[in-house]
Amino acid sequence: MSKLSEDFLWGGAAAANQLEGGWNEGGKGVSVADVMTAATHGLERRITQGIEENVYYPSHQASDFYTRYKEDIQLFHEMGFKCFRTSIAWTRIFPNGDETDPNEEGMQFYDDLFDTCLAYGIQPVVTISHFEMPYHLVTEYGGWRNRKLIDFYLNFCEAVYTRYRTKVNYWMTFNEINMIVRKPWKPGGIQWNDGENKLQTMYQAAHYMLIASAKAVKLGKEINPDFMIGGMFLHPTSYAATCNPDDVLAQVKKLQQAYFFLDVHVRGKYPRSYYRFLKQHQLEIETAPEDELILREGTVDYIGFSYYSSSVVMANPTDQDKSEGNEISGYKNPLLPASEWGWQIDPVGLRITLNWLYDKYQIPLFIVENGLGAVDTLEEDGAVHDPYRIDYLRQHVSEMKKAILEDGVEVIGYTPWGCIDLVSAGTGEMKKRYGLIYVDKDNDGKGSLKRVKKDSFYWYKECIKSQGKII
Ligand code: BGP
Repeated sequence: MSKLSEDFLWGGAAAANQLEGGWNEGGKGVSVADVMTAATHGLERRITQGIEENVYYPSHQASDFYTRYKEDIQLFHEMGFKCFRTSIAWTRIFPNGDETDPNEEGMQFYDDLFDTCLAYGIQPVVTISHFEMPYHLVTEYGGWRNRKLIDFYLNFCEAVYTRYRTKVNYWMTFNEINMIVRKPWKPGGIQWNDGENKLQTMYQAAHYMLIASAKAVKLGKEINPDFMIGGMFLHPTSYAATCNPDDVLAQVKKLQQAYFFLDVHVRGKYPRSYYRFLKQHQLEIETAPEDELILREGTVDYIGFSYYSSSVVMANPTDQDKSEGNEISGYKNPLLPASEWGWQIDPVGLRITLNWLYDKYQIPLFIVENGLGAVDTLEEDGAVHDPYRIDYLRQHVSEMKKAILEDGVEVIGYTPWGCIDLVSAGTGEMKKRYGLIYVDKDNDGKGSLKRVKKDSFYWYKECIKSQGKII
């Protein structure tokens, strides 16, 4: 093959809680994302006691996609998008999460949104749960530390699969499921109790989410056998710091520690390294007798993954080796530049990642997040010049193409993250932007919300038009 196939899914990605706003409109319930602090003054974001607490909630209005989605989708169309990845806010469908009947107004919103996409020939790609859940499920049940969440989640899946059966083909069960063992407040709605064994809670929640994901795959196939249902994984690309075998071994262990999520998703069972890890850390995971079968029967059709950066692993690091910004943890790579947030920029790492994943799992891959978070400036003349983002995307698209065309990796599509500016998941702020479309809103919530095409908008448009030839 000398060029990308015509059905390659070029597009962009976002998530309901970071883009929509309209946090209490249309019968929507309070989501965990609505009661989170921003990471101001270097503090990690946290789930607060509720909306009465006097903190900053940028996600309440976000980019106001809730009312402006038609205008935004028209802009996606102008760029040539073939698909748009977004998520369904759980609280628009089940405001508290434990009801039996869905909220019709929320259902209708996504009907309209998907219809608008389809009218422009843009295929919706849907993440069922992207870093949010009804706040009620956190206060009443403790989030994903509780097995009861599985049934609530499946209820949600059943409602959306059934309703959007003919409108959505590509689904993903959870965004970055492996974040549950790193930052469990993000996908799991987990806040710590005093004296809690954190590792135990995180691995228990991971098991419940994997069971929920497997059941969701099976359920989806029953509702529509043509559905393509994937997992979504943050790929922790990392390298051994030196060729010292101890460093190499540390890197292998690091990958093993994350890959058990994909082993379960793709092969339907935990690998031996997972059980060793549990033993080594004296973790006792509660399981039900039917769990093994559930996992076996709910394997995914493809792997969706996010890739932003890479890091370095060493057997015996010192404090100086520490890297401040890398989301996936690890140490600085002296050979790579980094974003303003310290995420190291490594386009070749994307090609390496595609090869690793495809060699290991041999099912189609979907790059559902990639991009550069930066501070953009709206110039006097109304333009936004972001050559740094164009450089980043150009280099990553180029490496992706090599992986597909030279290495033979099967890739379904490419959806850069935050194709329109939205609230950052890590910081809870607007300042860290990824968009090809600028949204006039600042960290204090000021701004007209006007949309401005950045220079990268025009670049991406040409990139799609030429099937990635202009790079
Ligand atoms: C991923 C999440 C997204 C997104 C992105 C960028 O981890 O799936 O929701 O936000 O990272 O991260 P951030 O917003 O922290 O820059």
